[in-house]
Amino acid sequence: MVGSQASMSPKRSACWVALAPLLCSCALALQGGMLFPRESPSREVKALDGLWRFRADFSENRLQGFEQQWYRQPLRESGPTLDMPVPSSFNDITQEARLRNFIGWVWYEREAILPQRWTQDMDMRVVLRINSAHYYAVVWVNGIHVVEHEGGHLPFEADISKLVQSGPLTTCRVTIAINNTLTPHTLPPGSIIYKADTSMYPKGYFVQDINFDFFNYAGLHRSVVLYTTPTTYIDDITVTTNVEQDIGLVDYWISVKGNEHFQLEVRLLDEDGKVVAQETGDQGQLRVPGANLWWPYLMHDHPAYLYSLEARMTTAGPVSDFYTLPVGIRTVAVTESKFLINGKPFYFHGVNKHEDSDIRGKGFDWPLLMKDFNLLYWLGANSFRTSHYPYSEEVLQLCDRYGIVVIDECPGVGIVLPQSLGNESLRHHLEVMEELVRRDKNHPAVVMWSVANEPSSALKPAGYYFKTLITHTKTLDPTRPVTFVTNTKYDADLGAPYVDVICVNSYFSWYHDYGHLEVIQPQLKSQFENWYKTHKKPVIQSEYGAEAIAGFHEDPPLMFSEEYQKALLENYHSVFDQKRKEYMVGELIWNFADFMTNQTPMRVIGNKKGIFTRQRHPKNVAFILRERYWRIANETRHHHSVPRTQCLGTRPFTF
Ligand code: BDP
Repeated sequence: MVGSQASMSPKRSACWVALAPLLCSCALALQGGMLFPRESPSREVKALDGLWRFRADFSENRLQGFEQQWYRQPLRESGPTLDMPVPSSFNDITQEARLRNFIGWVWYEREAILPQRWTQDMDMRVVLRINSAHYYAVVWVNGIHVVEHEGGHLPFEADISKLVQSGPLTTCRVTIAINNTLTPHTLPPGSIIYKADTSMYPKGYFVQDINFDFFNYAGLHRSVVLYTTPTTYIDDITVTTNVEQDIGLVDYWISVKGNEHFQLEVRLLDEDGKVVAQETGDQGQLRVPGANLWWPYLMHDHPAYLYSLEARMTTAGPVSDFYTLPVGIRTVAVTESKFLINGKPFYFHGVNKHEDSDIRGKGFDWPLLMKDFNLLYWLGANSFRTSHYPYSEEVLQLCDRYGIVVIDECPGVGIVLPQSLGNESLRHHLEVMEELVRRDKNHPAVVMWSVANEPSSALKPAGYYFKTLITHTKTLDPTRPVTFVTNTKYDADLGAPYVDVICVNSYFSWYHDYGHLEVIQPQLKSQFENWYKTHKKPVIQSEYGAEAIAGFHEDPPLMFSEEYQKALLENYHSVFDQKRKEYMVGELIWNFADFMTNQTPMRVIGNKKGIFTRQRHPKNVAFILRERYWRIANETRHHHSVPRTQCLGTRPFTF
């Protein structure tokens, strides 16, 4: 059972000592919590969405912006600017090919008008939060450097109170320089390849090489927000839940910053707003007799039950702070052959996704998000993996609310070069897992962490690398299982001994034995049997699929036709139906929708393995999967079947 691994066995503490120097240096990297900015009686939020001024630094060394200190004055004073929407990737917004494929620093700038009380009330903290800047970001406010951050998918912030409260100004100029260059030690990794042969390439020519299969979109992908808190404030909340008989247990830890003297009152409210438990102090346990558990979509008549944890902090003075956190009470455990949610076997029938769409690239978009959740409900999908990086927090909030179970993956994709398995990479990878766990630890929908996708886990350093990474992740969060997704052979994978669940990707009859659908069943059977025999852990088919260009038809089926995609899936499904009676605990199709990739002769304007097109139109396989997922959902519910009309958004919710 995963839960029981929480306490540190002597064996584990020995390995902990060996890892200590690495882990300590990375624990220092994280300061403070990263609570989602929510409005409350003590907090205001101001999103800086909309048009920003923008310039890509096309200078040969890409450093002109720093040399000329573009942040010191309004960007338009140092040269021409474009209007660039935020949130969005910048790549597909203009008609310029050189901007679409740009590598290096781009500059964003926006002026924000601040309410007068923000700049005059000295009991108020003003925080600038950047939810996602891909990949490396440097931030200035009114020309003063305030923060830097590495990593394109997780939020970071800076307390800018002193800057905005020091003068008569009620505006502030936010400048963000972002570099999308990937190196062997970034996550995801990449390499810059210089093409020195001037008979073939222009002088100074270089390209970005990557080992992952999605376009390296860049820019401010999620909202940039300003928010306030009192100067003594709730900095972080951690909640873990358990169930004893019918009593729901909610353990909480709250950290307060700014003053050591404070009182905390904590109340747990049900969906009708009734207080069901309360406590005082910065840590404690809320006990909820007859608790409504958080169940996945289709596993229960009332899935995704959310309580609200209201924390109220007061000091002797006038200061108080309020924060409300949605809480789902549920347990997760793994046995030798089962994945259990609330003690019941859970079977993942779902998808792998990408944050990807026309024009906005990886930019956050509410209409797209709601469409995707409606499609998941329509499909009867109960889960997805955040392949291959952390998605926006709003996505996870909707998963909590709709009961969609998540395997939360960090951006460890394309770790194939030996130097990407060394200490420098590992140190950063540990930090990224800390940032990810810190951000997502309270989401009931998140049931497992994935530390990587398809790394070279047969290479010698992979054993130490994954042992360290997984041990550390379990220390950060002892309540959830940890995995990484593999495509290495079952007997060569040096990381597999450390995972709780085997997640395996395979593309039989697609990347091997092209066109030979008849090999799928024997190959897939051997795959499952070998993995289980060797590791005795539950197995998820974390990717499988075939490319189909919507509207291409061939019978007998040929590769890239919708018929081939369908036949390939059906062959996989017949083996799944045998193995899910044993130790197979999930199937996640690759991919939910077609998505953009680098240009290669292997891809026809992106990857076409979607069951929906990039515009979310169904291909024929969407209907096959729909039949299948609803059938599986109904098989696992013994009392009665679930009606197919499901409606999103009928229950109350606070963002
Ligand atoms: C898998 C990768 C995924 C790719 C997929 C494919 O995990 O990112 O997009 O193959 O080739 O190996 O379609």
